[in-house]
Amino acid sequence: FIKSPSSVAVLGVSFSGGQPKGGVDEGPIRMIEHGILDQIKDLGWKVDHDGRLDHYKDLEPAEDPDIGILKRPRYVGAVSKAVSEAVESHARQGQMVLTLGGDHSIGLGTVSGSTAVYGEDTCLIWVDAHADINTPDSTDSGNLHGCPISWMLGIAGKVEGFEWVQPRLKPSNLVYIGLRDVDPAEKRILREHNIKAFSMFEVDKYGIGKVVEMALDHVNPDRTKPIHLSFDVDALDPSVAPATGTPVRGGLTFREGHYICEAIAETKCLVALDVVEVNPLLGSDEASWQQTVKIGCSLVRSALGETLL
Ligand code: NNH
Ligand code: MN
Ligand code: MN
Ligand code: MN
Repeated sequence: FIKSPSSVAVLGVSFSGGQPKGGVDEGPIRMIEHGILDQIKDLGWKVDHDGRLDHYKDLEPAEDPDIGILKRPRYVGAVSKAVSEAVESHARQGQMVLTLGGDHSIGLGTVSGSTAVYGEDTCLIWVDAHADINTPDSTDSGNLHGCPISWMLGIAGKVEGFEWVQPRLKPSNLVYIGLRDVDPAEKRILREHNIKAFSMFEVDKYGIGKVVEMALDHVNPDRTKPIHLSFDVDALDPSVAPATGTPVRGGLTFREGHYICEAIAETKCLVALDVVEVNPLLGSDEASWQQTVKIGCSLVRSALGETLL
């Protein structure tokens, strides 16, 4: 893979079907209005963005009845398939791929696109309050943004809409940072597959510097493999990023969140970045959603090489 690509493709995925709250589909447009495209250009990147954010509306099936408790399975599956194809085609051209979400169900698409190109070397760093590894059988909510990783690992079983998925992620190439709201069934899955996770307990115990170093040592000891970073803004403390669908107290500070992005940028191994679950219709007032949009943009800049000095 190209260690320092000069061009970044930006996908705006205006999608909220993986969870019940409206508004998360407005995340990408608000980040773009805040100037993220120019900000990335100012960092020296060539930005490839086609100006469209609604590519995926036409994929909504006329009827999409629940399968068991799974909500909108065919729509979620179809959108992730389209996202996967888009990410794959940009990555094949040697571009960095930035995906602005949208709810985190689209992570199935973005990561599938990366693993299609980079194969089983692909490392996935999932920064989140949640593990998003429920299977269709284990989910209590039926919200598919809580399930994408089970498909990537091939433990989800067969569900209509997801026939296209090729499970190419090795459990040893996955690492979490920021977890603090993990379902009992998810804890069993993490243990069963020996998946490395740094919860907020480890962040408090070791500090974020050590945690990121240990996370990288686990998935990418020689810093030679491509990294996909999927950043759910609910990993941040709700005082830092209030406008998100499932805030959980006790999260990452402003600096801890940015440090993760900066340290990954420093490896020069980043090939794809997702910033998801920014919901401008949530948060107590105008200032709180604007703060969340702004932090979504600054996380992107940090991951794409903005430094403090
Ligand atoms: N684990 C819960 C579920 O499966 C919550 C997932 N919610 C998230 N994930 N926001 O990032 O529904
Ligand atoms: Mn394009
Ligand atoms: Mn998530
Ligand atoms: Mn989350």
